[in-house]
Amino acid sequence: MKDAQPRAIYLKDYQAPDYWIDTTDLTFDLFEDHALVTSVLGVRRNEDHGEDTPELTLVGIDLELVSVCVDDTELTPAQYIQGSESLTVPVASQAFSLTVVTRIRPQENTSLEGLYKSNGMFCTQCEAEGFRKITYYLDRPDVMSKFTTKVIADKGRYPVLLSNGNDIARGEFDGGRHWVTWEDPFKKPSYLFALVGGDLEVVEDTFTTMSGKEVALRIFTESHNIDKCDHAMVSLKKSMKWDEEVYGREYDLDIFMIVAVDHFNMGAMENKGLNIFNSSCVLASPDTATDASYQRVEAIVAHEYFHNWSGNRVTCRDWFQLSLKEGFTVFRDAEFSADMNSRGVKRIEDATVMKTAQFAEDAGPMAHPIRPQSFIEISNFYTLTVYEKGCEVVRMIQTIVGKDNFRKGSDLYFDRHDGEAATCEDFVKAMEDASGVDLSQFRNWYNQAGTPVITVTDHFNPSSRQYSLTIGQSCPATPGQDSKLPFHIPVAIALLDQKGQALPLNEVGETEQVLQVTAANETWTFDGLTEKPLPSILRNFSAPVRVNYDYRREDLVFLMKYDSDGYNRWDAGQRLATEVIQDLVKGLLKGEEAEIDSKLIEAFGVVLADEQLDKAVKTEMLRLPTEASLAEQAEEIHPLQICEARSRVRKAIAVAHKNQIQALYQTLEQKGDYSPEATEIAERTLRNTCLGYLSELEDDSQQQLAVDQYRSAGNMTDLRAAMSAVINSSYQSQETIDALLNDFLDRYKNDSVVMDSWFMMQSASPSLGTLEHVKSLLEHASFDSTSPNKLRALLGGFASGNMKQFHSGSGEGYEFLADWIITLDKQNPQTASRLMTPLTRWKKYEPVCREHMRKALERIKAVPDLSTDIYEVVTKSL
Ligand code: B3K
Ligand code: ZN
Repeated sequence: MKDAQPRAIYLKDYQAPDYWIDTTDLTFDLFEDHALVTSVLGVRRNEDHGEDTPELTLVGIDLELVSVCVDDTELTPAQYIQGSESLTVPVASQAFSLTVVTRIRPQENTSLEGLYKSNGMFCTQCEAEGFRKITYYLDRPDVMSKFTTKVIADKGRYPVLLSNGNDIARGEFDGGRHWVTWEDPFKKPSYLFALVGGDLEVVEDTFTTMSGKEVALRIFTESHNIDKCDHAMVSLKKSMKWDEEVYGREYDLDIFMIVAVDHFNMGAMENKGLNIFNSSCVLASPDTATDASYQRVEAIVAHEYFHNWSGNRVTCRDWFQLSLKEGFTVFRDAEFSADMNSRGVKRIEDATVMKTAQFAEDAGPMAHPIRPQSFIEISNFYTLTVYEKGCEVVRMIQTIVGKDNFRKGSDLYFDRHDGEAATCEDFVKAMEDASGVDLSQFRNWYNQAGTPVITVTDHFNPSSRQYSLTIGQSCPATPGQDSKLPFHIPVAIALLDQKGQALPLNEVGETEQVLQVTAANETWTFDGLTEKPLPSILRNFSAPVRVNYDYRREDLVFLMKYDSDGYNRWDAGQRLATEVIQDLVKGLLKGEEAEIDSKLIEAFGVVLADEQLDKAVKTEMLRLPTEASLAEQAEEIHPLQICEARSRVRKAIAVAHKNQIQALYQTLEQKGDYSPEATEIAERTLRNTCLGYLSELEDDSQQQLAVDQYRSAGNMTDLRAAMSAVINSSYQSQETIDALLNDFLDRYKNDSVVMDSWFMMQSASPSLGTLEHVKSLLEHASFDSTSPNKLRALLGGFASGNMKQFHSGSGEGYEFLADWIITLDKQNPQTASRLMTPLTRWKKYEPVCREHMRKALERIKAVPDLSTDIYEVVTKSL
């Protein structure tokens, strides 16, 4: 019997296991309706726990037990206990071998966890707790073992058989079956195990490491995608080089493999030597992938590769430590992307995710510290908090200890814990030991949830020529944490004079200073000023906090023009636009026609005209805050008014600056072949941003522009931008929209990844993506409800990307989503759980939406036998 009610587990209850598993020898016999798994475990008593030999309980889910042997003796059923999710065997010695044979049914595994099939190929996903769906095991990350894996299958259907490590032997059986044995010399936890069997093609290359070792690099895909692997291969080689140069980390096996699969619950997985990727995160060609996809592929290939050290060589002791590997690895991939592309834009993009989505998570019912203290279902904790805020916490450590010390700290961490399962505390301690900097108070970031707020006030005294800045900090209550201790927050600041020049802040003339904010309230004084400066606060988003400072709108316009910090320059524009749109929302709620503040329109004109401004940064500055960002910053969310107000401001900008935008669009005309180089990406993005504004104009020639761009586009970036401009325009005819959608479908109906974008463009379109339209797309021949990518594109695009349609009507959108969550929970709980996010924010909405959302959640909660995934989210939300 399963537990009647899922229970939480707590970090404070952590205990090392009673037994270790030194060796794991697996044999997989793969057939069309089942797989037979033979597992031979070299088990050893954990000597720290004494010399007695308590019984050994292994965990396993959905397994058919065939036989159990201890050493060479087969046990009778009376000698072991098989629970619904466990196997308990008696133990009589300090070390023994345990052989367990189980039968599993990968073909029927729709959860995409454990061993399953995607488009006829066998593949695995074991993190966090999927290995227990393969065989009985101590499926916890502190149990590290040397794995040997023999895979046997029909040679015709599955010519390629892969697992972790190096292939050491292969052979053939009569009857068309063949086998390959893989040996991984590095100890690893079961969550890093992987197996693939399929009819795959391969792209090969090599990389010579810094010590001169040649590593074979192989990317496997289905044959029709084999021409889309070059970018991933280039990205992999860049990542390997970068990790050597920046972190001194060298690759350790003779072979590194990536396999692309269509059915995958997330982006990719860092299994030792055998990364498995969602096709959408590895395949790219100019004709099928946008610039954003090219950059995503580069970043995810890097992220998974970097895990080889931050995650695999040094792994996590328990799942509460997830941010140890994820926060650090996100930091590593963010710095890599910044080095490969535009550093300034990368920072703006990352800060946007934090401020829009992570701050919302931190303010919602699922809020948790980057190291959670408890959970019911670990799959629910692969969150923006653990990943992105975890990255910001690592970045703050680097800011506080300095770059050189940070590198010493990371060397010490890898050196001290190589081959071990470590904790967040081990990481902080290594940083402290290497730098000599006290991080005691900084540790609060690991324990406390919620987004701190810093409130800044200032005062200038002309007679003493002193300027003082007072910074107070607070942090709102979060579930289970009513009051918080002060955080250690590095706040980078500069002071601008009336010409916009940053003033020197010390004797050596530095114009930026990082204030170490540690108290609840503290004042800093700057001497020798002749005028009151304008502070530029939290430069480069130096900490994941909200800033309260009473900027006048003129100040924001001034910062937009003069701040030398790219992030703050952009942020000033976002603040100004947010205030202006908030004014309109208030007006709409009162039924008044509020005026759009001309300061914003003029400021956008200045940005457009600024020829010195880097094109990538300019594009970011021309983007209005997203609806999600406006919702996050609202006291109470009025979704339809937010959409309406933002759309009015967009139109007003287009009308006011039509000529300038048109001219800019023309000068950025695309020439030559596509390349994903940063400068070219910047030009395309700016040009397509202009196209978006021009499509707001009720003017036939402007409307024609997008159609023309669609017809002449030489790459997917321009094609998709044109398509979005057409389907999001209020002035295009239905005939034109249908013609383009059909043309796109004709060209790409056989490309599953591109078809995801076809669904998403429609479901996220405020004009086209009505509930009825989304429902009709569910019936489309290319829709596949077993594919998480398709579900995310259609249901996620609608519920998270289409504020106007999802929240309109009287709750039908919520009911529709709830129906799908209930259905999917039986099939794939992880994907179902991710789709819940928009409903979890119900308390922040205006009363009518709020009530409808609550009802949808209550209906989900009432369903019997919910998965732990949905149970946890729904009970915490209500
Ligand atoms: N470590 C994996 C995530 C696994 C998620 C399991 N539900 C990918 C990554 O972060 O690199
Ligand atoms: Zn990761």
